[in-house]
Amino acid sequence: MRRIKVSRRANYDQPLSRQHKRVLTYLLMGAVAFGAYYIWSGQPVDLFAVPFHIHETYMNDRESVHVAESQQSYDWRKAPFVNTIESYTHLPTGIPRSLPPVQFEHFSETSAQRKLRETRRVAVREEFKRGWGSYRQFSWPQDELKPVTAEGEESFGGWGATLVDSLDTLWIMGLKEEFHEAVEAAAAIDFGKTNLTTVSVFETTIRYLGGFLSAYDLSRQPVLLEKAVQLGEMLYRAFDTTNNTPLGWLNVENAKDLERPAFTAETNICFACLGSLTMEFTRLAQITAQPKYYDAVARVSILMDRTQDTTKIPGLWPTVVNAAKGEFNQSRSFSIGALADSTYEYFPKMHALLGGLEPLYEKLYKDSAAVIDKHMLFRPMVPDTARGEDLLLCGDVFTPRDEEVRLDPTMQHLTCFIGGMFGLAGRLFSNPHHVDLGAKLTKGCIYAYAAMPTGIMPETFDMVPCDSRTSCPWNKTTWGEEAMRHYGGKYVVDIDEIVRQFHVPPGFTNIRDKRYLLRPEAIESVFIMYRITGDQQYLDDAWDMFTSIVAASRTPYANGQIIDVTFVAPKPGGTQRVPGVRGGVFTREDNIQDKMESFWTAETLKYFYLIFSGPDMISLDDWVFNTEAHPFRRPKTMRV
Ligand SMILES: *[C@@H]1O[C@H](CO)[C@@H](O)[C@H](O)[C@H]1NC(C)=O
Ligand SMILES: *[C@@H]1O[C@H](CO)[C@@H](O)[C@H](O)[C@H]1NC(C)=O
Ligand SMILES: CC(=O)N[C@H]1CO[C@H](CO)[C@@H](O)[C@@H]1O
Repeated sequence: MRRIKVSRRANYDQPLSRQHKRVLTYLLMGAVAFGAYYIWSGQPVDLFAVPFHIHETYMNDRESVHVAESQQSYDWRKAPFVNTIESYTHLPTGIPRSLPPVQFEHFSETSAQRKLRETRRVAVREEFKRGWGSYRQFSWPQDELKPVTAEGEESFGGWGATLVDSLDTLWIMGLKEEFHEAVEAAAAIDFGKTNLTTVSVFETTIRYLGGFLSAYDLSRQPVLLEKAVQLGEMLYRAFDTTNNTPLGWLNVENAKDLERPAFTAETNICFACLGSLTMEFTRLAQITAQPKYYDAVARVSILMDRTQDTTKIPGLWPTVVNAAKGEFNQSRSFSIGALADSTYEYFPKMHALLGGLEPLYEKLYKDSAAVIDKHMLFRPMVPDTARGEDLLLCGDVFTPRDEEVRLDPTMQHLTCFIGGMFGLAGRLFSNPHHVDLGAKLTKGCIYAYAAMPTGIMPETFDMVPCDSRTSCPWNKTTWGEEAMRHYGGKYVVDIDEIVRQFHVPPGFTNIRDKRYLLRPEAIESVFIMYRITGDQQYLDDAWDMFTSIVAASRTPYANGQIIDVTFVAPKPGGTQRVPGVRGGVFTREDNIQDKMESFWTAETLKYFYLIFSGPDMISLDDWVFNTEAHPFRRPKTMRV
């Protein structure tokens, strides 16, 4: 039984209501008269410039609905915690510091700009609604919808990953009826059971726990907090190890066993799995006032602090570390992409979430960011030298022997978050150089999108790194030589042949992984840099990215992962024959996989929606996003 009262506040489906249009017409007539005067008087005044208004009112609309009781077959609070902790590290106390503003302070737009932005916002919302409708119809409430065959799939524990991950998107997009229906379904999720033997602690934390906390922060529905606590209690058992460092994988049934010993900490754990549980457990501690959740992650942060200068590249931590020994000095491979990413991302974000009251995170950020800047960021060589000046990418590094650092000029889509990280941190720590790096890294990703035949950046690619960030003339020979190292062969003898056969754009030397998995990191950085700078160009860039992604990924039901972003559709009746492919011709449909991870509706579409919303919609001065695009409320500061 649904007992949901829905009051319509505004028509969110229409860019501009008829009434608005009438008002606009009058305004226009008046403005033309004034405009004539100003043109005549030679004053460059934009009469249509209007300040942004406080956006939609959903933020304050906390009507409580009666939802089914939270259901559970097992109470995780009763699960054993063997290696008990004697004294907890407490959340820092005191009045939150007034941190520097993150967002640009003088947003304004002409009515034409507003109209365009609104049209785009509605288009993103429609794309979300289509996919959500199919998810409801065909796979409710399973983990994922398969977007080609319209079947459900359990891939993240069978707890409704897409459902929980998208709760806050529903709220933010003002899809209230759908939100309340989803909350009711979420109340029925049983964390006492799972489809899997072991669950990824990291993924379960960022998607599910982050999803509940954010939806609770926005809506204050008590059942969402209840679910967060149930799940938080399960995940807390991952810290029940011999040295209280968290496990990467938790065996759910073992964790309940009252006779079990403490778990053995892992000797090979991905750095992100260890280090990026901080925001979710901190927010849980803040909301519940339970110090143990904060204590669990604060220990890991203290360990990171202790080891930061002991690794093979001091300042950074390798992608795989030994949690059992608490020594991070073995591996020689370092990346800001897969396996490491969000740990770095969370340093400035923890600073914001704790109201600047814990100095540790600023230190962890500053000491790592300096090394990233020095060794990992590179300017790619591109044909348009002037454009190239504005671009940066972030590669991987390794140390063949101590003191020697080698750059691998490869960029992952996952690494595209780094523009937003530098931008946000640059604002929070008043460092304009880092804001500048953030803009250039974001433009590097925008460039990689636009360069591809589909307009979408691949999962992983290489470019030629310039020796200098200030001067980098285009040299086709150098590009050709580099590309030949990867593509050269019996029938591929020069760069022109590589371009013909593999559709490799100028400057790109190796497209290691041609897929696009519907990932959010590029639009995430574009969104953050837009909110920081107010630069309208980012809106057009975002729209190009959105339309390209939709054009390539849309299925009759939703959106699917793309197999090859260098794909060029054959002309009608064309002869691009591929053995083993239906009809012998590889088509747009063959280029889409039957897979849509929950981050498409949780993150990618949310960031696209937010960039086309007014800047007060989830302001970065009031909210801080976890790595799954779940906004957490920042502590209120006394602003003077
Ligand atoms: C790592 O550090 C520990 C403690 O300082 C030391 O005993 C060990 O030899 C180091 N290992 C390597 C591979 O450098
Ligand atoms: C371009 O690079 C090649 C080698 O990669 C070098 O021999 C040549 O001198 C370069 N051309 C210019 C104009 O710098
Ligand atoms: C493969 C598998 O075990 N699927 C099960 C996952 O869990 C749901 C409900 O929790 C079952 O209906 C599936 O059969």
